[in-house]
Amino acid sequence: MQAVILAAGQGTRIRPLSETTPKPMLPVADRPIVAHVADTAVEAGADELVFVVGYLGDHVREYFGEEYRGLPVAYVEQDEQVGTADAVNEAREYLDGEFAVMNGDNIFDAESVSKLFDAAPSVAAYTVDDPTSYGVLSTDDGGSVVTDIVEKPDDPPTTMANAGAYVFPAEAREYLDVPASERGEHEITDVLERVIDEFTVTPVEVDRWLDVGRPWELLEANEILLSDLERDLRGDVAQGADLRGDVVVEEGATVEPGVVVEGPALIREGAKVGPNAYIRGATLVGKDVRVGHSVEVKNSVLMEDAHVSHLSYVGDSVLGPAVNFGAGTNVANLRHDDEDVHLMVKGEYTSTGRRKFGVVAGPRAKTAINTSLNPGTKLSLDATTKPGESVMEDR
Ligand code: TTP
Repeated sequence: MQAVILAAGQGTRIRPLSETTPKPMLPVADRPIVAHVADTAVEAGADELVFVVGYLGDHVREYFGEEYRGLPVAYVEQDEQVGTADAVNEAREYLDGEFAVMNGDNIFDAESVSKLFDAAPSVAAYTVDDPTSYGVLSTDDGGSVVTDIVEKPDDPPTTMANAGAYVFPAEAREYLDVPASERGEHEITDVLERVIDEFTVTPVEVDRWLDVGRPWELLEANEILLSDLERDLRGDVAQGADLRGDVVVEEGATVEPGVVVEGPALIREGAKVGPNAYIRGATLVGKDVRVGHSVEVKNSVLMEDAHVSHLSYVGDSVLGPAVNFGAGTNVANLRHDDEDVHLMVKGEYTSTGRRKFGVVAGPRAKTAINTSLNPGTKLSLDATTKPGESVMEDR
């Protein structure tokens, strides 16, 4: 079966992290989000991967090349991101039988994707407490056949949210050219509607599903996948370092004396931590990251080449590639009024649903010494701060 993986989107809600990296290529544990998707497809028995790329598509092409885990890889370009059905339609000429479609920014468990592939035609479903903000599947009485899909219903027919992975019959190749929806996009759910009308479609409940749309969802995806880590110390760990629990130090990483790491934590190749640093919570220390003397990092994602200089604190935060936090930079991750931390997402002040959330620093943002950062602050691409500054708003 061919697996069409959608990775062309602009990732506007996750800006500034998507300014230099397309959202599907942002890291979750030791690989990009879309590599987790591809891995589940490979493990479920796909025989070809077809990536739909667009925004910063070269990142995807470079990562996967022409062959991935023994499977041939093809790319199609979607010039304008006008919807998921349009994205699959771009791949139409490659399709020659039953085919899977998967969002390239969702995390699934491999076993559930295998079940999805085996149950074709099928749609992945994830049980949620409040389905009103999702596409929701209607099923027959026994729950074994999908009868409809309804967007953001006030009165949801089930608690099964559409989890963004499908297996379509070969005939669906002819259904891809759907008109734009009310919100102006050509949507894959309209293709699904037609498949539901003409075929017996099985809902397959997935055990793990995370849709990474906004910065805190990237943090959450990392928390969950890092918790799968098993202790593995291959790098250069000094005798005086204390690594507790499931800590992975990749080959080529250095952990200096006096460092305490409480797992789960992943310290990637080329990273250097310490001396006397403290890493706790689920933390990803990306490739070539530098965590300096007496720095504390808690429950955060530090992307490739980020630097956090001595005497700084970073909590519940996401630092993009090549961010540089000057000495004494302090992130606040809790509000005095104990309300959930909010973040501006496309101009809307949005709750992260988290009591503790720090900041989002865009690629190459730089703080000067003794900068204080308020919870929920975003620093844009290349933003800077002045020495001693308290940053209360996005910049
Ligand atoms: P979305 O998350 O809806 O869109 P996006 O990734 O552009 O993010 P944002 O809404 O923040 O701007 O897309 C779901 C998946 O489909 C995702 O993997 C990107 C992909 N996609 C395309 O490949 N082409 C498209 O035209 C659209 C809209 C999405």
